[in-house]
Amino acid sequence: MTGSGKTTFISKVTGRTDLKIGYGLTSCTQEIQVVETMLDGRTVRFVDTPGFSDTYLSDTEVLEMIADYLAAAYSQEIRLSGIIYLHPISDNRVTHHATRNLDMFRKLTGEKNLKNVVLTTSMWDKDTEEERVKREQELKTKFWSVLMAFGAKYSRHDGTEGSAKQIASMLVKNKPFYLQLQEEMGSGNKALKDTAAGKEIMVELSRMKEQHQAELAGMKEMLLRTSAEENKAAVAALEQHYKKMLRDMERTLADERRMNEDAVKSLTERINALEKRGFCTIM
Ligand SMILES: Nc1nc2c(ncn2[C@@H]2O[C@H](COP(=O)(O)OP(=O)(O)O)[C@@H](O)[C@H]2O)c(=O)[nH]1
Ligand SMILES: [Mg+2]
Repeated sequence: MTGSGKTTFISKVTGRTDLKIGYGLTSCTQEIQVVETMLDGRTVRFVDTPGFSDTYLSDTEVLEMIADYLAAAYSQEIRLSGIIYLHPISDNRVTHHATRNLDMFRKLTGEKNLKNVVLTTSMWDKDTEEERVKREQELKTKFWSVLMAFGAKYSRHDGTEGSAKQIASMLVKNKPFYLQLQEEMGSGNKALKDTAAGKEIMVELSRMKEQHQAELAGMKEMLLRTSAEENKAAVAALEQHYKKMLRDMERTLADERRMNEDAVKSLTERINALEKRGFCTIM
């Protein structure tokens, strides 16, 4: 998730101080960033991605961006050694959004690859110890129980360089693998929208469309009623609200178009899209 401390983690583990780190609820990683370092005598590359539930990017845009990178990596036979999934322990509730993100994550990764995942909690310096330990227990026994049953490991990250390195070291000796999404798109020739992760997005988009439609219809009716009562201030406020709803609807429709257009995107177009967004490798 955005704001969980991904870029900060990579900055700690690589010693790079020039990475863009977000502040507050907004995020800074708008593109995919690969940062190379030496760890345990090996060259290790960290791939930093924008997270789901981003302030500026929709989940569709984030998934598409990740898919562009993964398809390009697949074409060059670049495999992953592991995934570090960060979750801020200071989050006092696991929202509907966070649960959906976990589903997306599982479908993107594939069950058989979950043994190469370290579920990591960050931000232990916030809140009281008692609260955090309670939440940690809840994550392990409830929200992460399926992932852990498939072999995902768990670790606390205390925010230090040593802790970040120790977590990364848990993965460096793994047998490199392709994510489920890469296998589906690469050898399976599936369009993004037909992959397990893509389908999850498509279902969500159609649910959102229905919700927008219902809300717009309700608002229109209210607007007509208020116009008849000649309450100018109320009409202006409602119109404002109606316009915002229309914009939300347009965004959902644009995301749907994006997924449909992605189905006919070539590898060259994916690589161009990555470069246009500022994909960078930092050595
Ligand atoms: N208190 C605290 N803040 C952190 C920690 N790690 C990251 N942050 C802050 O959380 C915000 C989001 O971090 P960032 O690395 O950009 O998250 P990303 O969106 O997952 O890449 C930034 O303001 C960081 O300075 C931590 O361990 N403790
Ligand atoms: Mg970031």
